[in-house]
This record gives sequence, C-alpha cells and structure tokens, in this order.
Amino acid sequence: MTSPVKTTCPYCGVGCGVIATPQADGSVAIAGDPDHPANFGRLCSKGSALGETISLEGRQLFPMIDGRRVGWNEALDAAAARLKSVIDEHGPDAMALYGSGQLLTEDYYVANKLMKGFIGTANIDTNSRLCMASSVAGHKRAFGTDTVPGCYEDLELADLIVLVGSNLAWCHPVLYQRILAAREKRPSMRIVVIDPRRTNAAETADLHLPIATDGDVALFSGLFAHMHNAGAFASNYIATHTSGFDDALDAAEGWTIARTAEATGLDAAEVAAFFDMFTATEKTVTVFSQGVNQSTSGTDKVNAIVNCHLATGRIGRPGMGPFSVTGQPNAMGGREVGGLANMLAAHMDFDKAELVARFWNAARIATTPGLKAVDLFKAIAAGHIKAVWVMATNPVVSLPDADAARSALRACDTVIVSDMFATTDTARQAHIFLPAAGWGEKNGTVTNSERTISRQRPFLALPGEARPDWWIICEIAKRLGFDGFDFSSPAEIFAEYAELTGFENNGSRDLDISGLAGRDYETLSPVQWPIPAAGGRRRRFFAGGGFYTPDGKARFVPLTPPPPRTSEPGQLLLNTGRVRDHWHTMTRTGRTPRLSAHYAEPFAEIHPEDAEHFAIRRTQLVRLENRFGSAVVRALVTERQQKGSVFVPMHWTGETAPTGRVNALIPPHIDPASGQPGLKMGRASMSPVDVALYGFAVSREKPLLAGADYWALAPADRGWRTELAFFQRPGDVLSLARSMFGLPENVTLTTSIDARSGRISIARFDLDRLTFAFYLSPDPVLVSRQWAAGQLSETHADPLQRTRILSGRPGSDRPDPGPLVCSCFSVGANQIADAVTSEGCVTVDAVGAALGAGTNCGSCRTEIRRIIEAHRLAAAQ
Ligand SMILES: Nc1nc2c(c(=O)[nH]1)N[C@H]1C(S)=C(S)[C@@H](COP(=O)(O)OP(=O)(O)OC[C@H]3O[C@@H](n4cnc5c(=O)[nH]c(N)nc54)[C@H](O)[C@@H]3O)O[C@H]1N2
Ligand SMILES: Nc1nc2c(c(=O)[nH]1)N[C@H]1C(S)=C(S)[C@@H](COP(=O)(O)OP(=O)(O)OC[C@H]3O[C@@H](n4cnc5c(=O)[nH]c(N)nc54)[C@H](O)[C@@H]3O)O[C@H]1N2
Ligand code: SF4
Ligand SMILES: [Mo]
Repeated sequence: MTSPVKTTCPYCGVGCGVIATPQADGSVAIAGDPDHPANFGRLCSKGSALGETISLEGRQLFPMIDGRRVGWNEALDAAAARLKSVIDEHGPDAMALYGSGQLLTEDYYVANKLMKGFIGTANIDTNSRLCMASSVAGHKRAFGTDTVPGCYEDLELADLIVLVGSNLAWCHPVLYQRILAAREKRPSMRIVVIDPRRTNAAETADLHLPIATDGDVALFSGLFAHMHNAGAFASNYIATHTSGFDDALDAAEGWTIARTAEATGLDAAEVAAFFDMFTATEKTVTVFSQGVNQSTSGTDKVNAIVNCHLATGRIGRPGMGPFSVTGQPNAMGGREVGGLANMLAAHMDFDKAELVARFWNAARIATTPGLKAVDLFKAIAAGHIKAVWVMATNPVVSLPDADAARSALRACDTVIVSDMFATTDTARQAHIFLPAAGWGEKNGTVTNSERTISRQRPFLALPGEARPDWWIICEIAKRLGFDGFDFSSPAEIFAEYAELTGFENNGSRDLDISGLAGRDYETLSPVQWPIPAAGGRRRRFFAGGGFYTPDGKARFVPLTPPPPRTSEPGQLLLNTGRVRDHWHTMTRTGRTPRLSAHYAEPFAEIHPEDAEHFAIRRTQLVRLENRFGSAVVRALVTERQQKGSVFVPMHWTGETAPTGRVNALIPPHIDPASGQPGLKMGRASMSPVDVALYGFAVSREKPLLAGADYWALAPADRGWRTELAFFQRPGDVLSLARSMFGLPENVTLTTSIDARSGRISIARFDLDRLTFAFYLSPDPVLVSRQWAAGQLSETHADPLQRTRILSGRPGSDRPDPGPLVCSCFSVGANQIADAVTSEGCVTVDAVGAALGAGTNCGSCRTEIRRIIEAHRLAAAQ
C-alpha cells in the first residue's frame, strides 16, 4: 500500500474531496475526504465506485493516425502540420477546438491561450455551452460578470430551498444529502421542487410543483408581481444597488396567480402556497440547473429567478441567493479561464483584448467572439471549419441533432480527438487520436459550484504512452512555432493563470486569485475565490451591491414569458436528463457492474394514460421519432411522469445501445442570448415496436451483436448482461446463440423450449462454470436480471442448478435479490421488500440497519421508502 493521496472527484460540480489509496494488488481504495469543505467525508454512489473505473481495460494507450499506431512525435508533427496548413490556407477561423468542463483548469488555460492568443481565433467552445451557458449569460446580464454569489453553507442556513429544474438528489447527491441532514436538524426548513417530473428530489420535498415545460419565466414573473403586491420588496436595496426595476415590474404586471397557474399548468392553490412561502421566507436559496439552462428561454429563466432575489435583497447574505449549481467537475474553471467562445480569459471579455495580449505577449489575439457549439458544428458541416480538435467530450452523443454532428465530423478533413478511449462515438471519427491521461493520472486544479479551487492529484503512473492534455496542447503549440507554451508542469501554468487574474485588476473584476500565485501548488488545500494578492477575501458577493456593471448596479431584466409549449398532434414533449448512477456518455461509469445495474438500458418514462393511448405495454420497446431522427428504448410506465411528456436519459451511445441515442431527436434550437440548445425541448411521436423475439443474455465474453435490431450492453461481475430484440424472427436460434457468443457449430448447448409460450432458454457450461445463458421470448423476457448476472460468479456442478438457470428462476434456497436499488451495498428491491415483510423493517433506517442499504451515500433512500410504502400493508398483516 502506498500513502493516501488527497484529490477531487472527477464527476459532478459538487467537487467532493476524495482520498485515494493505491493497494498492493493494484486496486485503489476510495474514501471521502473528511476535511474537504464540499463533502466533509461523504461520497455518492458514483464517487464511491471510482476505484472500479480506473482499470486500463479498453484504454487507448498510444497515438494513432487513421487507425495506425504511431509515436508521439509523428502524431504531434502531423496534427501541427495539418492545423498549420488549414490556418495558412484558409485563415485561423477555419479551425476550431471543442473542449469540456472535464478538462482541468491548466489544460483549459493553455487551450484557450493557444486558440485565442496565438492561432488568433475564438472558435474554441466547450460542452459547457450545452450546460452552463444560460447561467453565464444570465449572470452577466444581471451582475455584469459571471459570478455565483453564494456558497454551499447557504443551503444549510436557508429556511427555504427552491430547486428549479434540478434533480439534485441524483445529480448533486452529496449537496442534497447536506440539505436533508440540515432539514433533519431543523425541521422547519422547507424544500420546494419545480420540475415537470416527480423526481427523486421531488419525492423528498415539502412541495412539488409539476410545472409545464418552460413555464418557469411565467412562474417567477408571477412571483415577482405577487411579492410586489405584498409589499415584500427591499426598496432600499433596489434603490441603492440596482437599475431597471420599473421596466421589470411593468413586464411582470398582470401576472396574477390565476394567469400564472394557467401558463404553468399548475393548480392556483399550489402556486399561491409557493408564492406565500417564498414571500415570507427571507432566508431563501433558489438552486437551478438544467431544467432552467437547457431551454430556448434559459437565460430569461435565470434572470426571472435573479430578479426575485434582487428585488428582495436576498443575495450574498448567509442562507440566501440564487444558486446555479454547475454540472461538471470543472465547469466553473472553464468559465474562469475563458473556455467559452464569447469570453476572452480570466472573466474578461473581448474589450480587454489589448490587456490580455500584452500579458500573454500574444502573437495574434482574437478580438471578436467565435462560434458557439451548435453553430460551430454547423460550420463544420458546411465546410467553413476544416479542422477540429475535440477534447474530453463526446459530441456525437451529447450535442442536439446528434446524427448531424456525426455527419459533420465525417465530412471534416481533419478531426483530432483527445480522449482516454478510442472507441467512443466521437473518437471513431478521428483522423488523429491523442491518448489522454485520465483521472488518477492527471495533475491540476478544478473549481466547484461554490468557487472552491481543489487539486486533482495523481496517484497512478501515466499508463502506456498516455499524456496529460496540457502537455499535448503545449507540444502542438510549440510545433506551430509559438512562444509562451514552455511549461514544464501544471504548477507553472496555474501560476501564470493566477497572475493573469490579478493583472491590472484593482478590484475591477470578481475573479482574482493572484494571492495564490506564490503559494505551494503541491500542498494547496481547497480554497474559495476571490483571493486577491492585496487581500480582501470574502465568502459571498453582492450583499452590499458592488456589481461589475459600468455603474456598479445590478440590472433587472424585463421579461416576457414564452408561449406555453405544446405538443403537435400525435406527438409528446420529449424531456431528457440523467440517472443516478451514470455519468453522461458512460465512458467511465459504464465500466462498473455496480453502477450499470441500477438502469441497464435506455428507457422512456411514460405516463400510464399516454401508454394506454399509444397502446404501449409495460417493458415493451417503443420507438420515438421525429424529423431529426429516431430512437428505440424500453417503456417505463410511471405516474412520476407528466401526461403528454416522455423523459429519456442522455446516457446511451453507439457503444452501449445504438438505438438509444436520444440526442438524435433533439432539435438544434438555441437560446438567443446564450447559444445554449434546448436539450429538454424535443417533441416526438411514440409507437410500440413490433418485436418478434425479445432476448436477455448473461455471458462471460462480450457478445457479438450484429444481428440484433435492438441491444443494450452492460458489464456484470465477471462478464456482461445484454438486452436484445429481433424485429424479424431469427431462423435458427441455436446458430444465432453460437455466433453471438463465438462458439463453433459443433459445441453442444443446453436448451429448454416451452412450445406453448414460445420461450426458449439456451445455456452453455464450461466444466462447472456458466459461459452464457440466453433467454428468448415473444414477450419481454421475465428473468431476474440481478440473479442471472450473479450466476456468472457461481459454480454449477449440480444439475439442479443448471436447470434453474434454464428456467431463469432462482430456487427458494437462493432468493432473487431483485432490481438493484442500493449500488453502494448491492442491495436489490426484493431484499428490501423481504426486510419489510418478514423482519418488520418499516423505516428507511431499519432497512439500513438490517441490510446496509441507504447508509452510505443515501441517494437510494427515497427508493427504499417507496418499497417500504408498497409493502407496509403486507408487513402489518
Ligand atoms: N448521476 C449524474 N449526476 C450528474 C451528471 C450525470 O451525468 N449523472 N452530470 C452532471 C452535469 S454535467 C450536469 S449539467 C448536472 C445536471 O443536473 P440536473 O440539471 O439536476 O439534471 P437533469 O436530469 O439534466 O435535469 C434536471 C431536471 O430538469 C427537469 N426539467 C426539464 N424541463 C424543465 C422545465 O422546463 N422546467 C423545469 N423547472 N424543469 C425542467 C427535468 O425533468 C429534470 O428532472 O448533473 C451533474 N451530475
Ligand atoms: N439530451 C441531452 N443532451 C445533453 C444533456 C442533457 O441533459 N440532455 N446535457 C448536456 C450537458 S449538461 C453536458 S455537460 C454534456 C456532457 O456530454 P459529453 O461531454 O459529451 O459527455 P462525457 O461522457 O462526459 O464525455 C467526456 C469524454 O471525455 C473523456 N475524458 C474524460 N476525462 C478526460 C480527460 O481528462 N482528458 C480527455 N482528453 N478526455 C477525457 C471521456 O472518456 C469521454 O469520452 O451533455 C449535454 N447533452
Ligand atoms: S456528489 Fe458524487 S459525483 Fe458529485 S463530486 Fe461528490 S462524489 Fe463525485
Ligand atoms: Mo453539464
């Protein structure tokens, strides 16, 4: 065992501190860092499973050109030569870099410096455009700069927390657990959730407003008008520290409770209850996320929320404020260094080009904004951009109109991709592939949602020829002939960046970390900005005004709510987002059996009445379709979904379930102020899929799936689990099984066929070990997935056990754990139900004491509560 290393989780913007301890057997023990101010030792299911994502399986460990192995010199020379010829021939704007909030600050800083300072184009944008751009634009409109005014502590100090378009329970789980713990201590604290779906966050809330899609501007306009009428406004704050109040009030006029209720699809009583709560509670924090940002009215939603906080003076004081929670681990860091095409660097706009050019000694500074993500990919498709470098993001999956994004890359002359995996849908389009170092190998800093800068420290050696992104960028910059990239470590880059934030600042810019310039980088502990060299640190912004607008006053924004979103005849609104245990396009979480078990395939949440209307039965496959594309996913019929709308997660890809790429259906419509696409704003028709044969398989080897019309592949302990469907009945199922699992024709298979139901089971044992079990049925296959996947780890010398595998049912001596609920302790729904009915565990804590479930990260506690509710009656009998 080597000594523990303090680092930061590479997933969400909570930015939890992690202690990683490499073990003698090559594994790494992961624990929450008790000293980190974001999590004080807690981790969620994804963070806890980090040790399982660091294996080198599937990693690309050397550079490639057109699929051919090359050395670094050749790869870097080729990349630089191709970029240079495009720039020389067509000008700097003919090239683009598309980056990511998963880059470290140091990577991001040099990428931005190279593009905007030396190549001379602002065509560098990032997946943060799909994520935080509307918050950035809203902050800049109101505050004159992109500042998050508050901090995490406010969430514990607040008396009211309003979550708007945020499933915090699943997407920022540690923050959510902090809120729940605070409410437990102080039961008067209230949580309101504003989300069209009854999410996990909504289930633990005191009030859930199932708002109609994009009703948010109307709701907060109504709140603005209501608070004005109630005399709740802070007239002193408004007069001293803001401008534009009268226009905002005029715009909100007439937004009565009745009108608001109508525009938001909510009950007038619910609206009134929310308005009264908000009006009466000074210590209110409004947390918002993608239900706000990912909309063509996203920036207006942000300002509708901020208007209410400004007008009540509830900003920058303990326990109050608007709070945009960031998605990615370094979404904030990217915004800081200038990773977005419309910002220059260090929170400076293009009007500061001369200053930045002087600081950088820049050869050719960009003076105007570049293309934003959606337009950037359109420019690639149109041939205006001839070379693109994609770094730490998977746009073929995550951009709207995803098939068009793939075609754009296919048509592009030069595609360079930096990733850890060469098999992603995007990396498959690369001409030049550059193998990047990943979490645990990389070294640098990230900034979380509350402006805390933490170190990501390496605890593993660089594998193969993988290199950190900052090194790759600097090597290419040098080959392009630019000075200013002679960095020998991330520490040197950070020091330069810190100096830039303080350069000719004198309090004119919020972002100032010049106080860190001389600080020892290796031992840097988590620290919240601003940290000016001259002193003047503070936790929060704007309690006493001091905005970064020309007159120092915050700006109210007058708003007109968009017309209510309706679906066209025969279509449903298409909402998208995340599940608890997966991270985006699953390149990392998709490698762990534990995290893959909670949801193992793509699905659509459908309201029971819509299911009936569209003739869709539970668990069958459905096709969603519109003029952009189509997707085939599993039907998950649930009342948590609003009628008239379906929800499909964004996670599945060509690698894991090729028909499940929901972004093929999302229109590339953008918010006019921020350029952020409305990723929650699709529309699609829905129909049942005519399936001839459904299949489910567990197997030791990865199956070959070429013949299946639908498949979803997930790892299991010691193998794989696969959902399948065939739209035409395959001729010979035994040959199909042999070809799927790579067995010659003469290998004997164990089979069982039920002529009446048409169900077929096929298995193969190698000595006493199961090689595969394959279940086929004209109806969705009824086999306990967790149990079947578990059979890959068992021995089966006993013929009775082999029979059970064929029948797809555990014996009474081996209870079926049921679908996974708690991924930290691998506890299934049946085990929890059993604890309720036979052991009388009728509280979540009692279930926890009996099974461990829900006692680590806590994210599954609402699911446990739901199971208890469902089985309570049986327990009482
Ligand atoms: N488990 C997990 N956690 C993650 C991530 C992950 O991939 N997996 N990704 C991280 C990243 S990058 C991000 S950006 C965050 C995102 O975190 P969240 O924003 O919390 O997650 P989403 O599921 O994208 O969307 C949140 C909710 O917005 C709702 N919504 C849709 N339309 C509307 C609307 O018009 N109004 C309102 N009020 N709500 C609406 C959806 O129903 C959904 O429940 O999560 C981060 N954390
Ligand atoms: N329909 C729909 N679409 C969405 C969203 C939605 O809610 N709905 N959400 C949007 C949002 S908020 C986001 S943030 C995006 C996320 O979407 P993406 O950024 O496309 O998703 P990831 O899977 O996180 O992609 C990160 C890639 O970088 C690689 N990687 C990880 N670390 C490193 C590193 O250090 N260096 C390098 N070079 N590579 C690395 C990973 O292997 C992976 O391939 O999706 C957006 N798309
Ligand atoms: S909440 Fe979970 S995913 Fe987010 S930083 Fe913490 S451990 Fe990582
Ligand atoms: Mo995001």
